[in-house]
Amino acid sequence: MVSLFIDGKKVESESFQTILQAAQKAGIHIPTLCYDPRLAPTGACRMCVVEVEGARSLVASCATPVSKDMKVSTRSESVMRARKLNLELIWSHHPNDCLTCDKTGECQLQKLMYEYEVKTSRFMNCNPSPVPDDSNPAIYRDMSKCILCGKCVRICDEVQNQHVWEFSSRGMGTSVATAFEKPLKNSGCVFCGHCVSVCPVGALMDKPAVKKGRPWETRKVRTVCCYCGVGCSLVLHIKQNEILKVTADTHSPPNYGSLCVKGRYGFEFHKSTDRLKSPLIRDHLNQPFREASWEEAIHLVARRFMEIKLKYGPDAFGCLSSSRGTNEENYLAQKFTRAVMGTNNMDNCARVCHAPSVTGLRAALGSGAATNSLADIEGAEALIVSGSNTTEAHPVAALKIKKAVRQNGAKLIVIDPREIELVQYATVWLRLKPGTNVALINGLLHVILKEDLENKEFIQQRTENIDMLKQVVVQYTPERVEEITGVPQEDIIKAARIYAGTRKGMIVYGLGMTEHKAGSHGVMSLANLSLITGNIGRPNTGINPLRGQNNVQGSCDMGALPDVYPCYQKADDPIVHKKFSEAWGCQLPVKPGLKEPQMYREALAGKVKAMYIIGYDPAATQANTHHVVSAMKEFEFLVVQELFMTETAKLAHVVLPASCFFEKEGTFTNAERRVRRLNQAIPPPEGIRHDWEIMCFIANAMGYPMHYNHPGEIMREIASLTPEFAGIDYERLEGDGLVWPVWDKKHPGTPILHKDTFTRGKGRLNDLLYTPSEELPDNDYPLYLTTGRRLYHYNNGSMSLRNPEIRSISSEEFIEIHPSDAEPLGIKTGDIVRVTSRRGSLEVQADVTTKSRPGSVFLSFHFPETPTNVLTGPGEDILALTPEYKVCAVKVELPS
Ligand SMILES: Nc1nc2c(c(=O)[nH]1)N[C@H]1C(S)=C(S)[C@@H](COP(=O)(O)OP(=O)(O)OC[C@H]3O[C@@H](n4cnc5c(=O)[nH]c(N)nc54)[C@H](O)[C@@H]3O)O[C@H]1N2
Ligand SMILES: Nc1nc2c(c(=O)[nH]1)N[C@H]1C(S)=C(S)[C@@H](COP(=O)(O)OP(=O)(O)OC[C@H]3O[C@@H](n4cnc5c(=O)[nH]c(N)nc54)[C@H](O)[C@@H]3O)O[C@H]1N2
Ligand code: FES
Ligand SMILES: [Mo]
Repeated sequence: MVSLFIDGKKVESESFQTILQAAQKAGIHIPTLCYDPRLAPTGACRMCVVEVEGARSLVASCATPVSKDMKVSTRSESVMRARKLNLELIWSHHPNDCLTCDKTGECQLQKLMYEYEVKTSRFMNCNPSPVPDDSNPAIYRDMSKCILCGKCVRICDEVQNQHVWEFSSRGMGTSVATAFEKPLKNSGCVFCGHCVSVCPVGALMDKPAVKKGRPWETRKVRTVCCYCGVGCSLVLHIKQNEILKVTADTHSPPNYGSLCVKGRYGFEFHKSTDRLKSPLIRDHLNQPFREASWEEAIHLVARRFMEIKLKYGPDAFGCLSSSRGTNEENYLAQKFTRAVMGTNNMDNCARVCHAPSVTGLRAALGSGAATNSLADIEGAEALIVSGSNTTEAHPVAALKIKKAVRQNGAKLIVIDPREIELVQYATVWLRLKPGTNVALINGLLHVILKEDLENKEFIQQRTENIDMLKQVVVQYTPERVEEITGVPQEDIIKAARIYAGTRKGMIVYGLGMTEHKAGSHGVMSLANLSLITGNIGRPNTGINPLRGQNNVQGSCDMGALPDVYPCYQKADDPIVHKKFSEAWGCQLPVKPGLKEPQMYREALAGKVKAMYIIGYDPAATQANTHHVVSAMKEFEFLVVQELFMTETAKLAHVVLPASCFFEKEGTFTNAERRVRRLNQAIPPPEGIRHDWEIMCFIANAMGYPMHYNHPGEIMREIASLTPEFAGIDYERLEGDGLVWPVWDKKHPGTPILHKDTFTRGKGRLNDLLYTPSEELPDNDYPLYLTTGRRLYHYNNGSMSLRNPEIRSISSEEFIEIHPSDAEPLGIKTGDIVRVTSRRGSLEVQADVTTKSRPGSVFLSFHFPETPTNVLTGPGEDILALTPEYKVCAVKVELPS
């Protein structure tokens, strides 16, 4: 620490800080235009100049380090004169159209002109007045207003790492442009909007908001993003119940001001004209729907559910609740299923996603959740990213990985068959054959043990079963693993040494681990890696599934699973059973419930007769569509609660229209277990009800009282029955929320799990053999098909495809195929090809690219026109029954 004097006040500061930072800490305001705490200072705008005693000239405080006993004046006469002159110079380049500029009221330049009473410029107006560019759907550019502060260039380089903007030309003609003035869409831009968010003037703006309203006309509502499991905090700007734009607070975790294209520009779906508007009912699938009142629809649902329960027994019913809905809604869904319908046939879309994480991590550690916070990524020294296309699926988490590598020097090991963007940042890329994770990780374990790199003390004190593990992994020599996985031996050895060679080794993983026959085993193998190196239970370590949907963590935590009550309290534990029976005032089922795929099998066997599906579209997103749809057609009664008429809703007898996340209150839990409050921003459209209200209506109509005035009351009930949530209530969740477990009202939350002991006591090292995928390529179907995500669209596309901005950037699907596979088939980029598996066939455009591993092709599943899941199946995780979306066999050909 050093002390210095700013405007006569003694200030303490870290020695590496700048004068500006020291002043800010002491509450002394210095104006800035080009400074941003996330970026390296450039000293370009010179608004922050200050006088330092003994210095020859004024200095830019944002770029000048403090020194001991320094004496600084921030508002001396010469400082004020210099700032005024500076403003006049900037103004000479700027159009004086403040009255009609959209940035009025938010413009930093305008604020400073006002503060410094600069009304005009003595200098010639030399603004070249380029024409505004509104050629792209998201970002409006008016370079006549640019003051060349360079923040857009720097944030794109330093935070987003996309390098889209650069300074072009020299002298008076200098401007910020894309390389060769390419349109943004072709410039590598990912439409994250970082550049817009830092522009201090009206040069870059969110296009949807332009000419729609001024800042003082808008309300600002904080909420949580509804797309991926990062759970970014959002600020919605609303004028007369219309959302104009979305920004993010730079102080709020986990995103600290960053957003991705969906968070920033994917908000218009809610006002889509084809939003469901009233309940729809029909007796038979071959009839058209007719609109019904809520009374009629609820009455019908209650009557039919009751009839089916009485006629066939409680287990003829199943419920799938929504990982897009709130914790409170998921809690009610499982309460309804257990207390009202009397069955444990309860599941959620984690079944097709990270159910193997819950199973695998519970078996290894005792708790099925991420062990560390997303913020920990930045400080890791070695990162394993396996089966996670992070830059596309969790873009804001990917920024932390990029920062760890580029700014903090971390070593990155990417395990993925595709050449995903993160490969550019990797020290080692293990390009394995799809479906061979367990063999590869056994290979890493083999090297670590053989080279004596394991953490013996940790193994001895905190784990069990090391001897069995050793017996298994001794067989997985690098030579043999190379044969199975296709990964060169030397890379396996290199990766093992990197990860075992640090005390700050962190594992981040995705569906490339879980959506396999050996999905749960893959997760357990990763846990083996962190356990034998002791890289767990501390900051910057651990094993972290990047959970998928905004609240898939929460729907599992709330007990929307067939074998557990909230926070994984075992449904077959007599004490748990008694607690919930007493609290809910009813007899509860004892028998474990069916998992989602079992529900379809039982439907085909004539045993499951009715389902209640909330915010989930298995007819589009479950594997092997034909199988799932034929099961659904067997239901005597199917109720779907949705925003839109999805493929699943089309198979329903009753469709109930629900509000979306902008329109309701509740909480979401993100991938780092952070429970956050949504805040209702706009009212639901007329005739639409909240999911939680609808469930209460049905329960009440069936004679089981469910009365809550507000989701906060549901949370109170959850907290009273769930030890990990005991300290959570809505008041405490204000702001940045809490990370569970929160054991009591004073407990601060638990960002790091398993510090001194594992939830299950000792960490279990699971000895696992590699098992090949269910369906491997052969002569008839010679290629691996692996499926996953693209940046611009989201799962079934029901929301992302209804945003005109996003749709105009990405409007159709294409299949990625390696040149060595495409050439012999005569396939070129842009050709329409036919893709066929043993279960179905579709046509799609080809993209011939080395991004695909030779022998493997890749498709997303976002576009209804390309129904990828007619191809997928039939494998599933041995333990969790999650479909093997990442491996099946197909052939690709030019249609004759
Ligand atoms: N833009 C966008 N973001 C999303 C979503 C979306 O639809 N769109 N969905 C959300 C949801 S629900 C989820 S679950 C997450 C999913 O996010 P991710 O887990 O990142 O999703 P995927 O793209 O399905 O698969 C990730 C990677 O696994 C790789 N992979 C395939 N086979 C193997 C294998 O055998 N081994 C290894 N190691 N890797 C393999 C694929 O090549 C792919 O790059 O994303 C969430 N975020
Ligand atoms: N081929 C292939 N298929 C896959 C995958 C893959 O990698 N490859 N990944 C799988 C994975 S990981 C997942 S998670 C699934 C996701 O598949 P789904 O869960 O089916 O898809 P989502 O788009 O997340 O959302 C489901 C529905 O929720 C609705 N919804 C959104 N908010 C609300 C709300 O507040 N209330 C109500 N009632 N409804 C709401 C949306 O309109 C949408 O139709 O797809 C799986 N399918
Ligand atoms: S803020 Fe320091 S020079 Fe711009
Ligand atoms: Mo997912």
